[in-house]
Order: sequence, then structure tokens, then C-alpha cells
Amino acid sequence: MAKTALITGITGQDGAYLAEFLIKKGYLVHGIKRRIIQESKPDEIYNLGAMSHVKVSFDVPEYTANTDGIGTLRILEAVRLLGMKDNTRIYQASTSELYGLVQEVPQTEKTPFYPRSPYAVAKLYGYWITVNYREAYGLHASNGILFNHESPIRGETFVSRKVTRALARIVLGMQETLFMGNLSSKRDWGHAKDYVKAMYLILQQAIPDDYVIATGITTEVREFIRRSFAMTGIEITFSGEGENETGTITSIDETLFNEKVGKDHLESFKIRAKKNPLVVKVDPAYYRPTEVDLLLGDPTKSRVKLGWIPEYDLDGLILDMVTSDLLLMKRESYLRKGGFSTYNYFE
Ligand code: G4F
Repeated sequence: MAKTALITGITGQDGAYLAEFLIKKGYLVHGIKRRIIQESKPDEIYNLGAMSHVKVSFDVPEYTANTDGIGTLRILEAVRLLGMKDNTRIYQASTSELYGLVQEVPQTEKTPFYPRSPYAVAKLYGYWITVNYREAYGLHASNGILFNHESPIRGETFVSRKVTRALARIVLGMQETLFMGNLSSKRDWGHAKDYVKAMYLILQQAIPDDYVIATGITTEVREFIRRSFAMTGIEITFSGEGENETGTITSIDETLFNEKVGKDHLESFKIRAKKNPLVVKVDPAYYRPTEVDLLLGDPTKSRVKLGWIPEYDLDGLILDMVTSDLLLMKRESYLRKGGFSTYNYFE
């Protein structure tokens, strides 16, 4: 008989990929609504629903605590009170943000946590209440400690998508400058398509447990930007420091530009690059009150115990995102030319 899965946060990036993945495996998938846990009697619950933007959590700390912390407790309590603990497995979306001010490099399942934002503090509660319900009541509840994972459907205000969208807009002449926060922070970036497979594998284990899901490679934000532009043949060089750092166009590989962006856009982009080669600036408004400077996960346990091996590397991820955003922005550009208004998104 087909298994049933319940996904909170089904409309987000991970929820969308996970639903698609499980449906292909023959699951009946439900998205969260009130009282649905009792009605759908899920074999598996994926608790992805959260206020997931770290910077925004400083603006709405109480809402974040309620959704990300107490929200997790509500799911665990529902399963316990409904007497479903022996039939329903729970996946808790934990995060590398728990490591915050990192106590060890790379971070493993045993590295102590040091959260640095209201988001991470709320997720710390979610992590430990999951462990507690497992130990106290015998629930099959596991934490996936996922490092940053991105895709073409990543929210527009997370750094990866902000960069690939801006790049697409810049090469098509729809935007002049990309304004960024801390260019020096380092993240271990993977593709969300790979990471939802790890969520699934975690729930297929006989014994519930906690797993780091990461690529084992860390990259600076600055380098992510450089590689994104390089994908379209544009070489960016960074100079200056702190708030005065800038990124300027230093060369254009015209063959690559034509292949990736299109011949029609080359001449106007060359004129723009000559007139104003500066494409990246820092805006301190994007700085966070407390920053997480370095995240680097050690995926050994998930590789050995789950057999999880990601298919995408960073360049594969960036290529997927840049290709998709170029298409999207070309569509927006046509809409604009046709007199329709389009929207941009800011953090
Ligand atoms: O893309 P980000 O906003 O992701 P962050 O804060 O690492 O959190 C994401 O990954 C976590 C997993 O580790 C999740 F738990 C969480 O829900 C979320 O999905 O920022 C990445 C880095 C930060 O250091 C930030 O300060 O990029 C830096 N950054 C520099 N300029 C920027 C910007 N981030 C954003 N969003 N916008 C900027 O302009």
C-alpha cells in the first residue's frame, strides 16, 4: 500500500522538491492544515514549516520562536497525544545555524551549538525537543542538520538567489548594481534537490537519529558572486575593504556571454561595462547584528549510514540557478517591454 507523508512548509523550496520526490516514489502527500494530522494519519511527517530567514528573525523574534520552536513541539505533541507514535515517523528540519559561532571546524553531529540569531535560538529548541520526545516517549523523531541548500526556487532574499537574480537582471540591462551585506562569510552550499533525498533517507532508518547534511566544502559569499558572473563569461574583480569593497567587471568572454545570455544583449552590455564597470557594492543595511562567519559540515555520518551522496557540486548548483533566472528575467523583460509591470524582491 502507498505510504502517506505529511509536509509542513509544503509551499517552500524544500517542501516543493520533497513533495515531487515522494510522489514519484508512490507516496500520498498532504500539506499541513489544521487537524490534518488526525485525518491523514501520515506514516511520515516532514516538519519543514518555519520562518527561515535569519536576518528577518531579528525583526520578528517572537513570531520566529512561536513557529520554529513551539511549532515543532505542537507536531510532536500531536503525534504523542493521538497515540500515533508507533506508526508515524517525524523529520525535524534542523539547521547548521545552530553552530553559529562555531566551536569546531568542520562541524559534526557532536559539535556543540552556539546560536547567533533568534532564528537559530528557536531552532535550538526545535532540535532538543525532538531529541527529548525521542528519548522520553520513544517517538521515531530525527533531526536533519542541513547546511545551506539552494535551487532555482530558493526565496529571492537569500543570498544565492539574490545574486543569481541580480546577475540575470544586470546582463539584461534591468538592474545596474548588486548591493550586498557581508561578503566574507563562508557557507557550505548544496542543491535542495539533493537535500530532500537525505530527509527521506533519514526517515527510512529503523532507528531514529540526527545527521549532518552538507557537502564538506565551504565558499565565501564573494566567491559565490564571482562564480555566478563567470558562468556568463563576466570576470569580476573585488577591491577595497569592508563597506568600501566593490566588485568591477574586468573582462568579458564574448563567446560564453553569447552562449549563455544571447548575442542580442552583448553590445548593450559592453557599452554599459565600459561606462560603469562597477556591479557590486556593499550596503551595511544587509549586515546582521550577530553574524555566522563560517559554516563547514562534515557529512561522513550521512555518507556512511544513509548512503547519501549529493549529485550537484557548487558550479552545478550555480549553473542551474543562473540558467533559470536568465529565463525568468528574459520573460520579465518581455513583459516590461509590453507595458506590464514586474516586481523585484528585497530582503
Ligand atoms: O543566504 P543567507 O540569508 O542564509 P543563512 O543566513 O546562512 O541561512 C540559511 O541557511 C541556513 C542553513 O545554514 C538555514 F537554516 C536558514 O533557514 C537559511 O536557509 O545568508 C548567507 C550569508 C550570511 O552570512 C549573510 O550575512 O550571506 C551573507 N550575506 C551577504 N550579503 C547576505 C547578503 N545574505 C542575504 N540574505 N542578503 C545579502 O544581501
